[in-house]
Amino acid sequence: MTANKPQVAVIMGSASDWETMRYACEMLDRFEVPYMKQVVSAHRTPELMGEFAHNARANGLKIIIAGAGGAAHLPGMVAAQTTLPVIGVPVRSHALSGWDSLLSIVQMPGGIPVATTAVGNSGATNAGLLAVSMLSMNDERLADALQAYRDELKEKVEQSNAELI
Ligand code: RP5
Repeated sequence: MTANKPQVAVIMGSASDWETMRYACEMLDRFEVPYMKQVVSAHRTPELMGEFAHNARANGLKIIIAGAGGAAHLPGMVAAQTTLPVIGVPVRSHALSGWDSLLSIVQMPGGIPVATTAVGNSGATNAGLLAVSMLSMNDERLADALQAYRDELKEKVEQSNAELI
């Protein structure tokens, strides 16, 4: 029972962010890390956001991955209301290609950190990996699995080089 309790929360400002945030979930699935996912909007559901952030640690969560686009206040406002680590994923916006999302998330005032990833799908992938990496500090299975993942990436590069010749 305890083993399946979510350790990571993947939250996003809108269901429209799922196409990006699913890459974070894919990584958590790959490494068999239990997680929960939910739409929590800083602007449309501010009370829910506050409740979620305030209760996150007591609910057994260890890391929060928060994705948002445009006026992307969700990661910062969640970080303001919890002392758990928050990883922010800037979702690519239609109007400004994600520059707005990136700058909204990355430029936090001193004292309230958000670990910000790249914009878009690779940022979401890396958010998942970063969460696994944090958990691997106290989990040998995850440390070994991460090493195997890196070895796989290396093998793919070697394979592509072999095919070039
Ligand atoms: C943000 O506004 C969300 O994170 C999303 O990226 C963006 C657009 O939301 P929708 O209008 O698609 O719901 O709050």
